[in-house]
Amino acid sequence: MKALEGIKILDFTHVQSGPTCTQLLAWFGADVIKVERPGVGDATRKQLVDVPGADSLYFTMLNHNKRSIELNSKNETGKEVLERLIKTCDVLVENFAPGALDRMGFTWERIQELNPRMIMASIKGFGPGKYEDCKVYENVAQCAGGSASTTGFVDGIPVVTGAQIGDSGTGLHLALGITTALLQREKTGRGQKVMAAMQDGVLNLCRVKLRDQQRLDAGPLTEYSQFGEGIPFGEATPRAGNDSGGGQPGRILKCKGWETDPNAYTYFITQAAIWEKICDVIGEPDWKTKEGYATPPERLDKLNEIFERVEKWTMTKTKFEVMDVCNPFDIPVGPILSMKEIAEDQGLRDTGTIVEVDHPERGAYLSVGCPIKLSDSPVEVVRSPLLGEHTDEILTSVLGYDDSDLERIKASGAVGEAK
Ligand code: CAO
Repeated sequence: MKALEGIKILDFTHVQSGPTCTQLLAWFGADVIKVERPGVGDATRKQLVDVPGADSLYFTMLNHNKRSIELNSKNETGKEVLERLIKTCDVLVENFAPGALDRMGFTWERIQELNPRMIMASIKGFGPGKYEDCKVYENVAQCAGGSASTTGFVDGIPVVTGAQIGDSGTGLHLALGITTALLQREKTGRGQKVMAAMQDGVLNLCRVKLRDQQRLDAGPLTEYSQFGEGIPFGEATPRAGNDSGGGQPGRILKCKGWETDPNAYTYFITQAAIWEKICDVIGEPDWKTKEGYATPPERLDKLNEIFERVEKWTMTKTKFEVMDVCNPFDIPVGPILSMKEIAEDQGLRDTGTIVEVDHPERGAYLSVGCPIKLSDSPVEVVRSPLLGEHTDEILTSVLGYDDSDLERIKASGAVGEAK
């Protein structure tokens, strides 16, 4: 028994943000029915193709544990099938451009008419207001949500991050909204609209930067490296390089092998509570009591000197040796792991966070498994569906159409070619 067993999801999502949400729901046991345009499908199937003729990794890694039905939602018979899907499912998830669902004839009012228990969950780039009609992609959301203006170095341009906080981040937010709405429906019997805007999702993840924006009114942000370096603050939260967001000085430092390995680095935090242990480890025991070094405020204008000294020590060790030495003293350090190292990490494979999946068109590939572990609802990662792989099965066993209906639906061009 899985946590969301019995819940049917009409998955009208595409690209990345929506599919990450419905993939999570599928991993928790929901029956996710992905509706795709006949012969075309989710655009990511054919984006960044590495194996000619096969679904791309972009698609396969975002659409595990789902079933696929090819259905033209603009065709009259296709609309009839979609109506039956709406009546049958518990949740409709979509991340079309604003207005697309309305243009198909499926307004929120119409959906409620068809199924008052339906939860309709949407991702859009922006919430209601000036930009509500914009089409939005990952980096647009990172820029509009405050991430880019606060990422990078103080003397450089804004930088976007490799973590897909706009797409996958908003997908996570939406999944939480959907499960919450399902819980509320238990009590009210009613569905509701759930909306997660990508700008809002990114901003939620940049919460500490809005904290700092307001702290600026009270004076310079003393934990930012630029304070110790005497660089004046402007009107807005600045880019903080690799400073740590929690107020404890932190930097990325070179480790043994950095000359040839672009990831031979460690994160190192000179946390106040374990300052004395740090002094011992790096071979500067005098700094424990020395004037100008003993307390955090005294150290603020010496952070460059202190981190240069720590780096002299980290450069004598690999990033993993730094971890081994520092962990027993509770000194917070983190090796900069490359994707190659992560892909090969046995520990991540043992927990199911990295999984190897077999695929009929492309063979075995690696994916990120479910990052949330429920002790009573284990996850088995199943390969993504081929385009329209389950069309007949969904029309008959989920929607109850008989053979003559199938013939009529197929003749109308509402669904793809038989597989
Ligand atoms: N049958 C028939 N038509 C279908 C269909 C189906 N099964 N599925 C989709 N369509 C149609 C839509 O109805 C729409 O038609 P109209 O433009 O005539 O209304 C059309 O396909 C294209 O949909 P779209 O506008 O959503 O797609 P796009 O590629 O132009 O835009 C995106 C993509 C992502 C920018 C846009 O969907 C968007 O802004 N989504 C919300 C924000 C979001 O999720 N962004 C993250 C994307 S991941 O980086």
